[in-house]
Amino acid sequence: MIVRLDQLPIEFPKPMNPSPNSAAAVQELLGGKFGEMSTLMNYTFQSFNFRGRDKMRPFYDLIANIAAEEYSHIELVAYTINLLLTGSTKRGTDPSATPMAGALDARNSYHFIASGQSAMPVDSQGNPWNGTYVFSSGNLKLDLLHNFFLECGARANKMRVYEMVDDPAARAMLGYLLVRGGTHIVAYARALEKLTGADLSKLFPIPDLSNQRFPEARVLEERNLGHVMFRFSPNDYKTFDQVWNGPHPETGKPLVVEDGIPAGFPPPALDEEPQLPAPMGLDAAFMKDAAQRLFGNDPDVSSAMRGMNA
Ligand code: MN3
Repeated sequence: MIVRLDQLPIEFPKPMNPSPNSAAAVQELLGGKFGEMSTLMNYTFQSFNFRGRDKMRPFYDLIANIAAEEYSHIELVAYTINLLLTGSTKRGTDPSATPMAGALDARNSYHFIASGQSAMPVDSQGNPWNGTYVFSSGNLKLDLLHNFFLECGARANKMRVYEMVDDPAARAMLGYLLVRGGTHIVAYARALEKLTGADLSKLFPIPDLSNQRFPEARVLEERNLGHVMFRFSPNDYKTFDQVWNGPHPETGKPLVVEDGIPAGFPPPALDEEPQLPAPMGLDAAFMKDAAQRLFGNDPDVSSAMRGMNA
């Protein structure tokens, strides 16, 4: 079971420049092969499918707990996309003014045709996220190795999107996810070390660029966010501290567990979709047409109503 809170783990700054093409690039971090939908679904399925968990409880608890955190990451990326799309077309409901003409130049037409200028489960090219991105082999060592690789790939994608998109809303999300994704890389490395004795700390960081190079990530690293594993459950997943412990491979500072979830903030309010709002309210032209059809040319609607009741 999962408990849902109407909160996000960051407070979004207002976007500076609505940009459909920035939104399209950010989609890679939602529905791409290395996006947050993939991390969420990989760890979710691996936790469902975990056999022999009584013997390997700390590893099961770690994967299941990280799966829960990933839900908050798909939320963050989706809200970033929505914010980047808000205001990207002209307001108004007169279709003859071609209010959506600007969308013709957008990379992802689905944002404008198939959705209300909002996030979709697709990658940066509009390809739908798909279940083949989930790897759940039944072999713990292989799954952990995959998860380590997946998080490193996700980190690379985030860095590239950061280098493409300079909007503060996107960079706030990217800073946070670079830090939290970093903890997940460390977690899977620690799990592999505990399981096999291999020293993965020599691989860090992948890619080589440190989180310190990204200002929005640096401030969070300075607050120690990269050393904490939150427990996303009031009573369960209590043994992952048998894996999540020891020094951080980059900073040498201790890895710590925090009981409970990160501080939450209300999600940003989104204006109704400008070209096809629902409910739209009373449209004068539609009402006149409807009255004509119901009551003919009789201008006295009340007498027409009496006629209908007779
Ligand atoms: Mn994530």
